[in-house]
Amino acid sequence: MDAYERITRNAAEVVTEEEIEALADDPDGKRAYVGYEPSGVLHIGHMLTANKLIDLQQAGFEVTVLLADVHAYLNDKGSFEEIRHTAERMRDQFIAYGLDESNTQFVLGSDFQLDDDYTLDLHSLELETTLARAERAMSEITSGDSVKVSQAVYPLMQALDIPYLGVDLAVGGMEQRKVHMLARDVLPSIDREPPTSLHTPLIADLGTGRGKMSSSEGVTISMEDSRDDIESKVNGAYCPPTADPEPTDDGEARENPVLQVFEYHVFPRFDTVVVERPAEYGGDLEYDAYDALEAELESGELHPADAKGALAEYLDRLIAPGREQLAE
Ligand code: IYR
Repeated sequence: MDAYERITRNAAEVVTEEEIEALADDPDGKRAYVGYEPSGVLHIGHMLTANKLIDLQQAGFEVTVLLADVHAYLNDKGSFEEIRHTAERMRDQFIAYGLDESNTQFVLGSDFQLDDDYTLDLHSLELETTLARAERAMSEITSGDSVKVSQAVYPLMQALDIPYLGVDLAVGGMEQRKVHMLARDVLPSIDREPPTSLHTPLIADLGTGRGKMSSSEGVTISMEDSRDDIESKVNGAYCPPTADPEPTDDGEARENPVLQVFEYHVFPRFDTVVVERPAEYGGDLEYDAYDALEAELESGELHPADAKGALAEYLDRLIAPGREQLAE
């Protein structure tokens, strides 16, 4: 797989392809980052962007993980003290999850976002941005109906983080795309380059295949889950024998979250996936690419129950190191 393919595999969107091509061809000194609001425990959403960071490290990027403590504070996630404490634990969990420690720089937002220069640049961006635009940028990030002033400042700070961290590529889930588009529009007003970004897909709720998997509602997988928790969540998952399920009766789109987790979590981290089956049911199945597994689920060769059994096994392998870390 060449650098461009590794950078872009499993991405829902890149902005822009030409800019990513130029980065792929750049032999050294390129840096990518993801920012995370420190939250209770690492979950499958964090792990999806972390997989992309691992791809980027393999494609020659150095990686920065921003533990966005000030952003979490602005987004009403608790006292500053609590958020700081959580940020420290998250760092250890990311390393346990598989980020290459020698190549990953962890930065706290408060290490640079309270500096004079940053604050003045932030105020310049505030002058350039309407409240309506800031509010739109946040529509997929906050859930409350009324946007506080803090939440309008939030996307402008996220935009400013990109030049202040000196990164060439901003990575995030699709819910971050409007913030990155805002950054492309406003950063030139303070003589900064419009940033290049890459967005990972959103995975549907494990239980229903609707909407997106989140830590606040529905079924999700976290680093705190025991092997039994994982098995029971995966066994209860929505998994019709197709990658393209019918919408619900009320017209809501649905995905197959079991296949999505294989595609975006398991295959990027394991070269081969073995689905164990007793000899009387045909014996073990082995896949070295996601498409082959999807095709056999659709043809009926792979039964959803066997797919779920294998998924629980591989998710457990991904989560076990972080779970052990948490237990210390
Ligand atoms: N908005 C992110 C957190 C975040 C991301 C980046 I990239 C930043 O520079 C700052 C904050 C979230 O929703 O978790």
